[in-house]
Amino acid sequence: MSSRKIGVVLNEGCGIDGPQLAIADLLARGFVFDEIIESNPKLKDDSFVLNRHIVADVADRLKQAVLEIREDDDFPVIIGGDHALAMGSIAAMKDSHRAVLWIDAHGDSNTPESSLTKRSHGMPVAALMGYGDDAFLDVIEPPFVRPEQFLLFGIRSLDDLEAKFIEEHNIPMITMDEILSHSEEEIIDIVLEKLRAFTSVHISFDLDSIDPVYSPGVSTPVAKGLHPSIPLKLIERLFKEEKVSSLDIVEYNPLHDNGNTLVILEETLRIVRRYKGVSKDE
Ligand SMILES: [Mn+2]
Repeated sequence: MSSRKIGVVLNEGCGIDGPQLAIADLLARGFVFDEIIESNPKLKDDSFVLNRHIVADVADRLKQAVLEIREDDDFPVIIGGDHALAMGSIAAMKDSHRAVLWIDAHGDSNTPESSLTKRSHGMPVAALMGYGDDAFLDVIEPPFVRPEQFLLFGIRSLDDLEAKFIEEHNIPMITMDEILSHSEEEIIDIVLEKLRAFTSVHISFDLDSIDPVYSPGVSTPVAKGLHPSIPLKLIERLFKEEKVSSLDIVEYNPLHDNGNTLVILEETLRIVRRYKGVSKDE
């Protein structure tokens, strides 16, 4: 098995300047990608959900690319780009025995109706459960991910209707308050225990889960977040237990970074290489 990296050039899911520059920034620093998927600005529209056709098209092409990697039994790493891309990567990796560990400051569980901003980077969890814009559901396709397959981790910013959606659907969630009431080792054990029933896990790692003091290079920072050692140790532990099927690393915004977010991204990729081997071109 080797790991294969897909870079996704996308900011149309958030409409904020920066995430679309992540892949060019990483290429300039010598990163190697096996494949790069770029959003198509010609699909711009004035839809209710911001840029729905651009986002759905990226998600669809990403889904096909990840399906190929899955068929080859290689390990897909998807680097973004805004978090809307996870609709495509998870559409390819979903499996009834697989959990989705969503490491994020935000719940990303808005529907088009509940969303205040109409930005789809806040909607992938709900869409993957089958509650979303038709253009996204056409890409994701049934069977959708069951609420209990998710574990939201690091959450500290929810819209009111989004919080209601999470509660009504009983989506498992570990908030930042809960994380701070435990030691690092305890909280990692709690996550491992919650994932025990699943044979594997897709990790969707949003860099804004980390406290902006340590990781300023994101588009929608929220104070009082994770110390970087928590997600890094958690991710490493899941790799060590051979649980990880696939990984997204999203929301890197080089326009806001001072080098610290980049280091966290690099460290995450170092973990992938340690357990899954390097890409062909590395
Ligand atoms: Mn997110």
